[in-house]
Amino acid sequence: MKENTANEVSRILAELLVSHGVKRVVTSPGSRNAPLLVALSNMDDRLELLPVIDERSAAFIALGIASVSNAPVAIVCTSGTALLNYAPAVAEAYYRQIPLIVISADRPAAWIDQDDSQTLHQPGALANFTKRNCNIPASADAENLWFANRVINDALLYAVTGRRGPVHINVQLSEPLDRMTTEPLSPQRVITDVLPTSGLTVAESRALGRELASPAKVMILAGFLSPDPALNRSLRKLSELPNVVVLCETISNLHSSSFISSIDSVLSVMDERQRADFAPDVVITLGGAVVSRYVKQYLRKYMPREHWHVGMTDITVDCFRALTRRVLLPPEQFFRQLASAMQPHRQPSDYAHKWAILSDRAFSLHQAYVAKAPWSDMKAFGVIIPAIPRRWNVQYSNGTSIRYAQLFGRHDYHRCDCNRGVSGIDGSTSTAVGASVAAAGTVTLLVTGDVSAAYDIGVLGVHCLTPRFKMIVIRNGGGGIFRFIGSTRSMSVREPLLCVEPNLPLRQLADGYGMAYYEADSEDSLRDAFARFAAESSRPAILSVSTPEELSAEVLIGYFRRAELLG
Ligand SMILES: Cc1ncc(C[n+]2csc(CCOP(=O)(O)OP(=O)(O)O)c2C)c(N)n1
Ligand SMILES: [Mg+2]
Repeated sequence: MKENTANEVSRILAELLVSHGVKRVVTSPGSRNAPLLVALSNMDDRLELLPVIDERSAAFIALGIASVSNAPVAIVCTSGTALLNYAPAVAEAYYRQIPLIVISADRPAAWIDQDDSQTLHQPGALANFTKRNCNIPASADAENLWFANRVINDALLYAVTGRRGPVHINVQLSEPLDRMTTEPLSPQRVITDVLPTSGLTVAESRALGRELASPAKVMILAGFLSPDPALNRSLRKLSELPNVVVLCETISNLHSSSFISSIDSVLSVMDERQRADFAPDVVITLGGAVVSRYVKQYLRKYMPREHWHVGMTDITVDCFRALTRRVLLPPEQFFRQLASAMQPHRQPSDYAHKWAILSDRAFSLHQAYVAKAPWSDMKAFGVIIPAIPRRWNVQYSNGTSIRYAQLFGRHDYHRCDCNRGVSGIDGSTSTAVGASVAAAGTVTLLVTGDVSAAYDIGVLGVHCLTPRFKMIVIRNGGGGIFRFIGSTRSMSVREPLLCVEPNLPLRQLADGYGMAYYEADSEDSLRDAFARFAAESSRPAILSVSTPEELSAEVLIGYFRRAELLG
């Protein structure tokens, strides 16, 4: 019999993780969590362990893996500030509905605040953005082991049911930490859920369908979602109705030529008369927060009569101050039922057609504007986005990267993601590294800004970085977003305190981390460098793209006035 830790709670936890479908654990080193690490490593090939030193990075890597693999991922750290470093990724996971299983080792309760090193109040430390919190005392008596089994089962079930999300299991461990045993663990009880799957009755879906029938002007608006071919089919069917328009974003992962996929680009060429005319009577939202500020402002001004939100949520999100209905069903199920219940042509409507014409005009103006633009961020995106191979996964960082992606509308890549749960710039690279671990069959490309890249640069030192990871860094002299958004554009602190160009020696870093390095500072050099960067297959790669700071902001600001500028 192989030796394992004598700490039974650690072993119960390792067994139950596997029983509940966890396949990967991102671990960080420490002594207090050593019994947990021993128990996890004893699960052999049933658990893949990925050691990452920096807990902030470790948690974002786990987030990236969980989102792309659509499975719960555990993270395990030692006591003290280690746990607090998980906070940014756990908050992101909470708003993205991603099941992260947070496991922290702790000292026994008696030793907290007793000047014993590396302790703080850990139970519930992440309670504002976890679905469940449990604290398991350091005791091996039978009642405590029953308690441990129950609360671990409970947390693992909670993470993946209803509104999915992170849970926190705090494990108190007393010394000695290195006691080993060959005694087998008693078989662990696994609690499972029986979940009802029924959706709407035929009568209910018909009644909802009638409310949406022409002449009602219906807008379906998708925020961030994981790719879902069945949902895509149902929405495509609905988009064939003459009174229904489907608006989606880069990270909605929805594809159809009948969807409006670059919302900001289209809304920015509408005149005032069109704004009123195109305003929907009913808006149906699905997925997470929308990136587009323009659509939020538009719907807040031209408030729809009805707003329905579809999804498994226990939070009432009233983003346009118009919410009238919550549909507590998975979007795929609701839209499938709705698509089959809706009567196609009760009354004529030209609503969808008008959107299609406007969208064509927006696209022509977009093409003309980008073609004429001087070398700038806009031009760089104009080269990069069409060149990305369709089979790649793409991750965008916050700042302007995700906003440029939204303008270009082409998002038929395998999948596209961005940390839009809480829109932090603190873990974009780590998340993309995690995403590349989970997407074993394809390249994961991160398109990021210089500030976001500098923030999370340490992750390039992790062991799990593979040649399938590539990153493009747009070097536009710091936080270009602050030169663009109206509220900060003309502030005196803009350059010294907001934009803050980072010291980011990318060439040397790439060299030090064993990555291939390419650079570009013009349209032609970018085309050439991108081709070489894309072809590199033996090492992870960085492509550094230098753009002018002020001019890039001017070009972006001008884009939203292109109807006026180009006529
Ligand atoms: C953790 C965190 N800190 C601060 C911010 C505020 N913030 C948003 S974008 C940004 C600058 C991004 O700059 P960069 O990555 O270079 O992108 P660019 O705007 O140039 O495209 C900052 C500091 C944030 N979103 N998250
Ligand atoms: Mg920047």
